Amino acid sequence: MKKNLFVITLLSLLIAMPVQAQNRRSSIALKHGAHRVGKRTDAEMQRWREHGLGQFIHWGIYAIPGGLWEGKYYPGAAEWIRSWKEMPKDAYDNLYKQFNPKNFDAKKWAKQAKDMGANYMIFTTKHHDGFCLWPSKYTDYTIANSPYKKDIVGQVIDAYTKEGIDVHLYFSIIDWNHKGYRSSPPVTTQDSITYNQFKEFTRNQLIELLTNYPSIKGLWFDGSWDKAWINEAPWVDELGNELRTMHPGLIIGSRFRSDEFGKRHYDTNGDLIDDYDQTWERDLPNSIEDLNGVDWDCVMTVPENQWGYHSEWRGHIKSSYELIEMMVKAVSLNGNFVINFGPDGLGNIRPEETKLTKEIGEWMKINHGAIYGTSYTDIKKQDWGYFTRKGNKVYMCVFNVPLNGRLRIESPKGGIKPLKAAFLSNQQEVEIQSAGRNKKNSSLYDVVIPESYQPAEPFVIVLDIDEISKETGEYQQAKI
Ligand code: JFZ
Repeated sequence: MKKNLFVITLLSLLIAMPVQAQNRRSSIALKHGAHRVGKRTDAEMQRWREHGLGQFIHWGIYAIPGGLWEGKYYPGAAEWIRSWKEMPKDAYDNLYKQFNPKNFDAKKWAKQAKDMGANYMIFTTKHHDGFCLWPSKYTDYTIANSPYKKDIVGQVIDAYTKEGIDVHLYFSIIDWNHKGYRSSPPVTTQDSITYNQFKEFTRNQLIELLTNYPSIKGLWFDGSWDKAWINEAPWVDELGNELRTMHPGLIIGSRFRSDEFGKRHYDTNGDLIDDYDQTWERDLPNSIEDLNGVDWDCVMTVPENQWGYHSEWRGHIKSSYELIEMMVKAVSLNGNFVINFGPDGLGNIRPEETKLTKEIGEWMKINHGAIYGTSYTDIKKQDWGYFTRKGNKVYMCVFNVPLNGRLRIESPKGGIKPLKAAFLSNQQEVEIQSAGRNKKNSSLYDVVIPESYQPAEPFVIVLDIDEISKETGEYQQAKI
């Protein structure tokens, strides 16, 4: 018996060891892994964390063909059309000579984003094609040499900042226009020379962006999956440090650099690289366990996979209620939700997107309290929807009312006690009934939705709660 116990103890120790070793972070000393374990604690990052809803804008010369070339339909994401065999590269690379978006009005975009309820936005300064929407002095392939001429990045930043929306800049590491750019590591000496020129060019452009636009809050990197870039991990790390020193508080996601072993997003020790997890792209986690306790954003397209303007959206187009539910789900799991827009070649936001901004905005006007500054709360998720929380207010965001009209709350010992329930929309109180205890000894409560209430849209019930002390199961005064 004793021997068995010994073997079992030894076995469990052995099984637990790698996990513990990881928790102690003693596994491998990395030079270019995460520079911090756990979340950032500064005010800039706290502000980002509280945004809840953001807007992504993909705009560039790919908006001119809009996914069609000589009548042929490009089935991929519109901003990738240059890589399509049907479109001659030369034709693409001359599109900028026609770029003259006479309807572009940054103030109109910003106002619309504000009305939707966005607290931050991410704007494509340069996508994989290499065309710069600001007048970069390091290449001729910029807006300054288009018929439009004026700085687009600057106008976007000014207009959004005036609306109180924080701006983050999207920047692609891939640059199909630069002769030194390559996806695989240099082989010959000449390759290395030109690739070094590309690295210097990238660094110059990033410094230029931070110098020209000091009000921006972060850089949203893309295209860093190239083997050539991954091989430069020490240099990229140094560049990141340089950018952060230049711009205190700068927010950079996990899609910028890798560690010295080529690990991306999470380093060899399993720690998040940089400030937030950028892997949730057109995809949402299902539970808090999927998230490693880090900050994260989810960037979402309206059709299945279109970022830049595609004149012919095909397949399923998300409705405002679907997007609202995704946003609520993201926020209920401590994430930010960012909805993508692809304006057309003239600078118009497409009517389908405008309609979404109105519908989401109307919902946000009433229910933003459940989104801004709220976070995950340790109350078991129910099929009717999602919980978010801020202080002693718990928000029940309801997407499916059960046929019995009762919204269940399961509160274990040390959980919460709902004191008052009301519609967030009109403060009208609804009844909370105690529903006994379940086998796990959790207290059950039902918020009872009046039969007369036939919601046509998702709605929010706000609970005033009391907290129960974990140790004793006694109620405590709610903390403010
Ligand atoms: C990239 C770009 O190629 C695309 O054009 C768009 O800008 C998007 C926001 O980012 O596409 C990706 C990048 C990463 C994943 C998927 C598409 N990913 O990690 O699943």
